[in-house]
Amino acid sequence: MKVIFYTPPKEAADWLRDFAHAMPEAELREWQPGDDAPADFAVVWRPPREMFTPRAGLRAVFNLGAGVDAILALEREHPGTLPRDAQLIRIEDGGMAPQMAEYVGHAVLRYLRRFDEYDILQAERRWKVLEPHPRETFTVGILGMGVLGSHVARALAPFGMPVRGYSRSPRDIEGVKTYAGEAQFDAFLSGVKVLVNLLPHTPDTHDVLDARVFSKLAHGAYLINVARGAHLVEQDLLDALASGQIAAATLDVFREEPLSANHPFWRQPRITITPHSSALTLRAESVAQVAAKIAALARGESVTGVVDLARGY
Ligand code: NDP
Ligand code: OXD
Repeated sequence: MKVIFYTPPKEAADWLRDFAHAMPEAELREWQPGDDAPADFAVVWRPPREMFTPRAGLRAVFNLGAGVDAILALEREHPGTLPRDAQLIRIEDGGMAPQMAEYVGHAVLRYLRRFDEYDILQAERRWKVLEPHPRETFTVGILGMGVLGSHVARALAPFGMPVRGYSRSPRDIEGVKTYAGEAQFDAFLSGVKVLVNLLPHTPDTHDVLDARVFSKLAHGAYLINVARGAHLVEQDLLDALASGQIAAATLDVFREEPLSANHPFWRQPRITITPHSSALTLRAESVAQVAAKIAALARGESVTGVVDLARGY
């Protein structure tokens, strides 16, 4: 079985070593420009378009991350890029769900207990006790109830604040009030105090975090964006912070990464920035997951995590 591999060069050697160990029977090679030789499977992260030249025998492309937006953008910009007969398969959890629960849990509790405001008071050397927000009305609304969103919702439920979840199709999650589809979007947003974004980036969700959405939340709401930068209309967030409609935001993802040094977000004390690090792709878990799925496909079995190209995730 032939497996072709691409990640940005800095990381490639470690991945290749671990895949070779997990799939000793496979003929594994790193893609080099001009390589259009046959392969049964491709394993990629942020591949260049040239990697998808017609390749005989390709059955599946594995994306070494949860979000497939970068690959699907290649197809949108250059129709016909993706091989027609190959499935696109993404990482499901792969150790990212617990990291996402830690990151979002930390940010939600930081705002509930107003540690963000204590940071500012400390910088000013001011000793002042702040009343915590009432837990009963500190409603957390999670956009996206998939692998990551539902794990985050379950992790937050025991803290006692109301937790809501929004998805395309109806979901039933204990301790979480769920909403589905556009018809229920405004009801989901109404009165939410912390909006967490864990949607995939698709044409339907592009720019979803905008002034209209912010206006439906509770006054002085918080935003946590851990999905994709292209979900957020940046100027609308700056305006909502200026008006007080949004009290503070924690952002892990940006339209341009790395965020340029002169971006206004760096100068906004109410925005907390992390460098797309809320949930890292863990090599050991991801290699094990992909190797197991390749083995299953080679045996003629079906696997989960197959991307629906029409839906975009
Ligand atoms: P899933 O595909 O498991 O879940 C996606 C969820 O979003 C589903 O509940 C889906 O609804 C819902 N959804 C999709 N489109 C819409 C829509 N138009 N309206 C309403 N709901 C919608 O994805 P994951 O949970 O694994 O990952 C989510 C995203 O998190 C990734 O796509 C990626 O962008 C981001 N991510 C960020 C990381 C980081 O480090 N910052 C790390 C990993 C992922 P339904 O249930 O009905 O299908
Ligand atoms: C992912 C990511 O989508 O790391 O997996 O952002």
